[in-house]
Amino acid sequence: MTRLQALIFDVDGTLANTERDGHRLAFNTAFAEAGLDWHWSVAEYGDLLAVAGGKERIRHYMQQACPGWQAPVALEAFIAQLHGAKSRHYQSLLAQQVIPLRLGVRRLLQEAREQGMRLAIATTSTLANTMALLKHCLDPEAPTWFEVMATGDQVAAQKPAPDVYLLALQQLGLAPQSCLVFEDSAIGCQATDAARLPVIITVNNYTCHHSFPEARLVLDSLGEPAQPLTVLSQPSHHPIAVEYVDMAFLYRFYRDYCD
Ligand code: XBP
Ligand code: MG
Repeated sequence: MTRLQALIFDVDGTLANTERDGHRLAFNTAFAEAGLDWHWSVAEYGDLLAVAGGKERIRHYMQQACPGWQAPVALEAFIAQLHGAKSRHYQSLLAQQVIPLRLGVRRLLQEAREQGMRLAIATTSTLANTMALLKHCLDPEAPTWFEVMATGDQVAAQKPAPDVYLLALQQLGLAPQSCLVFEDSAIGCQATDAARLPVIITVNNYTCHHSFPEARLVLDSLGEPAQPLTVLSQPSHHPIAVEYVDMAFLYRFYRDYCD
């Protein structure tokens, strides 16, 4: 029997709903500042989230949605500069603490830490943007809570490729079946599956219509004692009763459904 040894967290959409009022606003501000007439609406941004990673998303948009636009000759440098400006605006939004953590995240992380559970991050976002989110939304010391921080700027291929999860596993020195991942999106879920990691999904407004055939459990949030979660999809053979995700639940769930 394998023992649960680490929890791995996706960041955007899982720890906090950063996309609509964080990353999207920062992209739009950077576009305006660069004199571009691009503006990503809430709905259009939802479609663009199918492309993981800020630089990759900008490149995809240029190629797909701007047919008449004359791309600069030094395209990669242009994208890097635009993304650098976007990251500056994103980090300044985070510093204003306008983006709260999702329900139950702080409680579960605190309990996991108290119990000595190993913690890791696996995100498409950059290390700098991830550090800013952890510091401003969770705790100034939060970057030290995570023994491993695998980020998009450290790997060749973004989710749904498994690279960032494989990097997290390599740095943890663990086999996938000793870990449990928290994700929010279909591409994130596919990445965990490709890395053979068991995953629990907590959906949000951008991902509630995604399908998660590879997930062990799909929830609307981690819940809190006074704000119970809703189970959206679960193992078919045995209905799960849970009001909020805590460590006792995770050990039980892991033993019954992941090991
Ligand atoms: C979500 C993403 C990120 C952000 C942009 O990542 O796709 O690309 O939208 O971040 P995840 P950067 O759910 O894997 O955390 O601009 O920092 O790349
Ligand atoms: Mg995510």
